[in-house]
Amino acid sequence: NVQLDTNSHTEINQQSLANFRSDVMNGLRNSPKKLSSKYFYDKAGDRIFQEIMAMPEYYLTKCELDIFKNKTKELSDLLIPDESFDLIELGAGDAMKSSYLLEYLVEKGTDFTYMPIDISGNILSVLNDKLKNKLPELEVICLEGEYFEMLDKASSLSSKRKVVLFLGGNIGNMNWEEAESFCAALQNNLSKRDMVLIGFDLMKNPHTILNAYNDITGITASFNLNLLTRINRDLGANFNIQNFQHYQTYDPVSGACRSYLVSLISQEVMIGNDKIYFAENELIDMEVSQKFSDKMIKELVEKSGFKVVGEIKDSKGWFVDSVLE
Ligand code: AVI
Repeated sequence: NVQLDTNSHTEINQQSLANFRSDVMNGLRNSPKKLSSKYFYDKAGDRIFQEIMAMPEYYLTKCELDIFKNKTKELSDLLIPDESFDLIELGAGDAMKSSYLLEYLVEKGTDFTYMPIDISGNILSVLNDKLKNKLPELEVICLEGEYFEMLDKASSLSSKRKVVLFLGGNIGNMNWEEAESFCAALQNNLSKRDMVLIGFDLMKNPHTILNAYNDITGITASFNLNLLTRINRDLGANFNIQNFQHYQTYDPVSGACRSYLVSLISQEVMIGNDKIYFAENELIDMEVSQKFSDKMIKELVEKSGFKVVGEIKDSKGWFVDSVLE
């Protein structure tokens, strides 16, 4: 029983293009200039991110995979209710990690519906096909769109208890205020009986962290630069990619790992009819990948009224999936 929720795509595309344009223009008129890493994920960006996850330096995926693959029973014991429920995954992508939990639950004969939410219809249909093949008895409802709109939609489709997954350390790509309002919105959209699992990348040896985002092969650099290519294509801009260079920092005190693009020359770039001036060595702030201490996690989630009721770390203790109630 598989459904693909397809909204009016042209309408969505028009609206999201307008949002993209205004976000880019506002960001580039800021000081310092800023672009949002949520726009990294066009088709090429999705592919480069797959390459990142396969890099030996990029430990995050391997750590969380270790949890889902080798600690599946522990996860299930902490997270899964006795009664029928909906398992909702925010930003499911290809469900590489969660499919271990899905398989485990299906094998146990657990009564649940899997509802992956993703902004990319492309990745959802790939996931849909994969699950149809691998776990034909699993009930799946794919929801394409923004997290909270689709969470609303999930509630309108079913009144069962919810278990919400937000994996991959994605919460680290929000600044502190955004992460707080994300938790608050989650709290508002759920009821007391619901459970949440959030993946946090933990503070660790600063070299390990910096290396994961500063690979010598330049894959992370191309991930950042690809956003300029996307702006060229989608917004009719004329960025010369050669004139920008990726620069990565990690501050072990705050736990903020940040990426920038540096303008190598003084230059003017047209975005449609709008001109943006870059001074030599001027930065574009591209992405934060926040690393957390246990104390920071507790502070963040408890502010919005959640309680940490359990946690599972990978065998190295580098990444944690926190269970919230
Ligand atoms: C998706 N997100 C959790 C990744 C991260 O680690 O912050 C995105 C990424 N950026 C550079 N490498 C990976």
